[in-house]
Amino acid sequence: MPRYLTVGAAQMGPIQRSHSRREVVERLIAHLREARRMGCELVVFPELTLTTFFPRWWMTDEAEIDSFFEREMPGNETAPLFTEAKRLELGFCLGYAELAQEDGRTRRFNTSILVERDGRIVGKYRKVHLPGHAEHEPQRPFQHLEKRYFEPGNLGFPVFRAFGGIMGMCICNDRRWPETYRVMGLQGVEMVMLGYNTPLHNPPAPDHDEHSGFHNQLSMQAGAYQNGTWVIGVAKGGTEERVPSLADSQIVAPSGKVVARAAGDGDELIVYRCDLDAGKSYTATTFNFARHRRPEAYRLIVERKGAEPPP
Ligand code: CDT
Repeated sequence: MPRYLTVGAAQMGPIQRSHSRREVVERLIAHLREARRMGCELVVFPELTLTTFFPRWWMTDEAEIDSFFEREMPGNETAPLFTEAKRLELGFCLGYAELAQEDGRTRRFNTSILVERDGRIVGKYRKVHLPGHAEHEPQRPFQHLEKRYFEPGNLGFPVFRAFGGIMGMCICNDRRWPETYRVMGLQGVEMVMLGYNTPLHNPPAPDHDEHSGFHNQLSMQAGAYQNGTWVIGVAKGGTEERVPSLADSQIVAPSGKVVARAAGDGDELIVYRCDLDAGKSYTATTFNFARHRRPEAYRLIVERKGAEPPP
């Protein structure tokens, strides 16, 4: 008996700064209702789903920065999302900016949670690979200050037994790093859920701009195939606060093949019935890690951070 899980990738169009949490949650609930009609069991929302992508602005006022963060989950404004998902018996994966009190201090993370169909939060991930910069770089047309507003995630890349499978999460820039998928692959991951906000212009490397869609797809397809896992990639796309961002949400099978793909750059749900056993044919043969991996030859991966060419 195949283990099927019907998943909806709930792409979001832009969220402007003037949009309230309440308006955003209404859009998320509309996605949930459509997902239910389409037979989904799990809906994946993008990175930092609840607000505009605020790291594009240099801010110094702590209260202004904190206004983009959630102190509790669910909180007052997100409670209706949890209530409706539970009523519809739908699980979801949600990215948001997390303000935590931990180790006696305030900490800020770029976070995703996995919520089961009964409303329980069964998994949490905090973004490890924070792109961009920490200081104001006024020569850029827009900032990318994730290194200023977030700490690197401190939870590693955990996987969770949920939805009848082994589920993992990562966030946006993480998808470009093979280590992300492999650490989850080594825990038997069967589905990786990830959301992204990817500006179509990368100020430090404008020569990459024409390849944004290709690099997105390349990374997710490679991660899926090399680890025999489903990858659910979900964008917040379109032009947000005058910054055009990549849409192209997609569901990638463990073969590496894209099996569903968004057509536009607005709110759009794409759905696929995923067989969670589909990766077995890869993880039992070509990517049977226990049989073929040679960790003794990979020591540099964990011992060295930056590339050091020979003298
Ligand atoms: N949100 C996020 O991680 N975006 C990055 C932009 C990279 S350019 C600084 C991404 O990898 O898509």
